[in-house]
Amino acid sequence: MRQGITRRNAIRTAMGGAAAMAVGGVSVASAKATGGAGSGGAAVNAAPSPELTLWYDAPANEWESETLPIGNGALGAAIYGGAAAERLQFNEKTLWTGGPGSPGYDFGNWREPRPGAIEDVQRQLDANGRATPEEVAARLGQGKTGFGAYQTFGELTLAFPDTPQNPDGYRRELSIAEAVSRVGYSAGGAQHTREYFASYPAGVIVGRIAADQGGRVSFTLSYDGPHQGAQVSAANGRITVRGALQDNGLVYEAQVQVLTEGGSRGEDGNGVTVSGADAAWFVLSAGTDYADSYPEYRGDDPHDAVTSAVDAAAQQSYQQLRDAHVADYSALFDRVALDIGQQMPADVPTDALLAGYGGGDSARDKALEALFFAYGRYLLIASSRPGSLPANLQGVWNESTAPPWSADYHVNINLQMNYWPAHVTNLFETAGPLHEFIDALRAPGRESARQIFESRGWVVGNETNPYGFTGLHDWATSFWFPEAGAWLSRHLWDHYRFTQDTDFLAGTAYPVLKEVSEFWLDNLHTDPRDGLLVVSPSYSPEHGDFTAGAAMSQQIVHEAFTSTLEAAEILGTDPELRQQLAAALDGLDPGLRIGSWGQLQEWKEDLDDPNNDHRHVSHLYALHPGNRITPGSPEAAAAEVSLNARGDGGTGWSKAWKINFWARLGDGDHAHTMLAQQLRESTLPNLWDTHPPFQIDGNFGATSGVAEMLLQSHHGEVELLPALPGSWPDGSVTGLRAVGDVTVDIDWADGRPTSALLTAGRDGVLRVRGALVAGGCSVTDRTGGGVTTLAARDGVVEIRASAGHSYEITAG
Ligand code: FUC
Repeated sequence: MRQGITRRNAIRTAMGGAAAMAVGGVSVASAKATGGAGSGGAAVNAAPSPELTLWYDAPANEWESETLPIGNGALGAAIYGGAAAERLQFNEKTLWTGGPGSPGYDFGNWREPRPGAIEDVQRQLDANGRATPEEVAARLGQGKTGFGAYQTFGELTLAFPDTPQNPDGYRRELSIAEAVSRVGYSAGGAQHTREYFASYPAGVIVGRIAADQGGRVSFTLSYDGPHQGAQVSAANGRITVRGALQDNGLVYEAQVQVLTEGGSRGEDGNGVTVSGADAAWFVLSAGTDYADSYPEYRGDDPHDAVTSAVDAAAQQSYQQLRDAHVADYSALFDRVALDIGQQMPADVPTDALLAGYGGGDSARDKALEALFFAYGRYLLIASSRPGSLPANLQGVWNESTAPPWSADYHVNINLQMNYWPAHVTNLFETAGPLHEFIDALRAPGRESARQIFESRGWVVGNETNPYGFTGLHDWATSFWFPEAGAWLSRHLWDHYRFTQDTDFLAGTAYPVLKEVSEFWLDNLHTDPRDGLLVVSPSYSPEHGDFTAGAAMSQQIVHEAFTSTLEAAEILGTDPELRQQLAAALDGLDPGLRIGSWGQLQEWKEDLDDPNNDHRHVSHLYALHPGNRITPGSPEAAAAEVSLNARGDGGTGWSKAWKINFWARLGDGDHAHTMLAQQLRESTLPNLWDTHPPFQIDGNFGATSGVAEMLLQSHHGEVELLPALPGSWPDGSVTGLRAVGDVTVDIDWADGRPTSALLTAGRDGVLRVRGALVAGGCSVTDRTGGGVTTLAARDGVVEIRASAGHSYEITAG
């Protein structure tokens, strides 16, 4: 069952410059290098797997494409790794301008009432069939005010005296097996090592600077930031940064405490200087007085929380902090392991690995593919942990005060894509911040629904911020997307489907779904063309004209009604609403039309241009992330025609979506082609996805896409290897998750599954599909006890599963 694990876990030295120090040194030698043990106390840290390591032989010159990210959800840092001059650009996820306190902030609600405005547009669409985005934006939109932008917090800089800029044996790396970044080099006859990580349990970013000879650690640590009026001071080895954003008065504070082993420590202006130490380390925490509560969005002053996080971390030893961090991270990351036959070359840095991708060395290409898959999981853990906001367009990393698209929450694909890997790759805890964010949108969203749409329920437009911007702006091709609330609600429903947690369904998911459905019950329009219920005005992101009943609008509303209905049935609640939903579903335009050239229509009229290669492929929503289009159906065939016409190009996230689409169509080779396209054209040397510019959704979408190639369960069955590409003939995956609270391991050889292990989280019937079961199979309860196989037909085997039991399926 575990053929891949041995190869994956082959441990080699972690530091390669270091290779000089510890070539082949499995534990002690490399541990010494990574721990940087000085005479002031050894830190013996295990060497990570090279297959799960990004590494480079020069410092980062540029933030976007070269720095290495660490994060604990709320805090993030991008590390340059300069030998003489180190920089850690850092972020705290709530540091946002805009919102209450920012001049003119209106939540996107209309500043003046516009009675009948939406009905006017509906009448125009009824009469003419179309309206240009500019016309509709002029009627319904309004300029954005006070939306704000995600802000960099600033940088920690470390100046190392007497250190050459280009020392010998330089290497910097990010081990995603441990979530620890390192810098190593030799200078002045000593081996110098730095380690950085962001601890979720301790709520701090930690850095340690060490050398393999006593007394060789000297540096000055300072803060540098762009925020006017920030007060910076240093005392007792602690730098404090405090201020209020000029735009909205948001109070922020950061503290960094420097600790030493040997040597001396003092203040140098607003910086902290360490001289002649054996080793030194620092802990950094930061916060703001943001709270996710409408309408003020303010909570406690951050001073106490930041002080106590730094004080508590400073009480622990470096090794204690590190051990707790690695244990916390590994508990999530280690749940999944993928072997596709990858072989990481020992001497090829990650930027060269990327540049050489597709050069004919298949095992090496697979090393990049497997690393890229794992990196998406790393980035999700690093940018989305309970207690802070969800991952934004850049996760938690942003170096600017005016980032692209404000590094906000676009909800016509981007925020949703961030969370596609959360369940299937067994990281369901990372979805917590998204669930809380959706919940917090309801209060402002109700006001927008009432004020703009004169309806019940809640709504959010095309993009939002942490301050409840649930209304409209006036960028013609992206200001209108009221379906976003329903699409977001799908994530709550999916959380229930994967976990089967009925408390979550009753307490969190259903109230949100119910209000979304109420919104759409109030807002559907009867189409004079055929009497069906349609969304009007409707706009398929982010191109074409406004029409009534575009495919994506109809598919999303259909899904919201269906899941609300099913949830209400499971919970045995709201019989009247259930009747209304059933009636509305009967009358709803299905949004699944096949057009003149065999395509799935993007609009209700057959307007599709076969030469249109727009990045959004919204009309295939029902194929992915939706689950209404099933393999083998006429709609699936039409979706394939549409997808072929759109082509294999697109921005980073668009390519990532296409991996998922092709996987859902069962075409593993085409899914792999899209993965290869993304790696070739839309991936930066630090393996961040680029739209361009850097946009993290593509990382997450690609990770989800790889998982979809290996396992699908959206259609009520556990389908093994639904889209295995020819280039991955042998391999294994462990720890993926399927709908119904099931954990799945699969082994395959020669392109066919050889065995699978399904572990049931609860009692129930497992339906398993795939080549493994199609020609007959045997099922063994590995936990002990007999197995009841209910049926084995039509390529499906049904197993009556007991909670906690693991069922091994083998062919024959
Ligand atoms: C959507 C996309 C753009 C970009 C932006 C952040 O509007 O259409 O390509 O990804 O979000």
